[in-house]
Amino acid sequence: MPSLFDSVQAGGLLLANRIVMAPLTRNRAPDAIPTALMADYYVQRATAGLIITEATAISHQGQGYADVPGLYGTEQLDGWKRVTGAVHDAGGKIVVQLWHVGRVSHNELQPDGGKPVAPSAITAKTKTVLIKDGAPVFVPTSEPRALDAEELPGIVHTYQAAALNAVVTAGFDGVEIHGANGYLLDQFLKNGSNQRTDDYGGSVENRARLMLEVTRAIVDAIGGGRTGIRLSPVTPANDAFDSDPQPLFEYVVRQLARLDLAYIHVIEGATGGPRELPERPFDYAALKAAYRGAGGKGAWMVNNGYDKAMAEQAVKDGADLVAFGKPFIANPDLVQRLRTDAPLNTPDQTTFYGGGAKGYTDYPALSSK
Ligand code: 8OZ
Repeated sequence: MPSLFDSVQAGGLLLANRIVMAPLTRNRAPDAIPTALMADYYVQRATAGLIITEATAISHQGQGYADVPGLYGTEQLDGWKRVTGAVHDAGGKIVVQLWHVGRVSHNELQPDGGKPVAPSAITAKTKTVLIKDGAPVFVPTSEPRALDAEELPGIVHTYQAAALNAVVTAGFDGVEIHGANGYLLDQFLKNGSNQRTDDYGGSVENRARLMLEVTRAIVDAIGGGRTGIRLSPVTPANDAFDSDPQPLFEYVVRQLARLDLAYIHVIEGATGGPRELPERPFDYAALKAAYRGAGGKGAWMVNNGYDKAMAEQAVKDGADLVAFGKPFIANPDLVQRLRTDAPLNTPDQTTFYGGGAKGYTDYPALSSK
């Protein structure tokens, strides 16, 4: 029986253990350029079996928050190269999370102050963050415009170019497609945000089309073994809603099963919140069975509110990887702490988003042996 601390093969990625650092937005990349401080932060966490970076915009249009990093300009790619080089020198593995926020943005963050884009012109009931006079302010997201079908091949191509740049230029071990949390691909999937009447709306097959086209394009460019995807079937994050998520997501994973991905990353329940939502029931075991039943061989990664005991149970129950979020913010040496049952530092919520080293690179590791 494998343990959390045993190595595992996830597609083409050989991981030293099954403990994954979840993607965590930290808003410390002014002008969308990764900094030396970010390299320090990720290096401190390099004993994770896999680091998934914070969500990273594939284009200016895909950006929705102040000071989040990008992956579309030379300086951004150079900044990430410094991060990946340092993580590799420390013996870690790191993939970048590819992000297009869709409607979860604000005119002020968009090229030429334009409207954010979405499957349909429905404003998300959620907020985003701008920086005003140096301080973060929460503002409602702007009204989006519906994408023309003719624009969608360009978006697929932009994802593909970002994936290729990520591995070839920036030195990442692979990419994770952000298909979760109410951002563009999740907006297309779910009927609460997608009311299109063309080939990208209506039926389950149509609503899944953009996500699957993006995934295939990335697999064509960098190989399935370096590609993972994150899904959140029932999260209410960013106003995400689907009236019938079980068949929708089972269809999605059956299609993904054909693509030989490195892993499928599933957020169980409300992102960063309750694992069970009485008004949004979902059968995750059936989702995994649908993937395996369709021949899917990728690692199955679970996420949301796991502690050591829950993670060990999940591995016994057949999960291959367990992603930890907030515990990795406060415990750079989380793997060692879990292995030795050492106490965990408590994360400081006030320094999650924005700022500098405080609450970022100053959490203490256990004194070295
Ligand atoms: C917290 C704050 C801003 C963005 C997500 C990328 O939920 C995010 C995010 C989280 O996936």
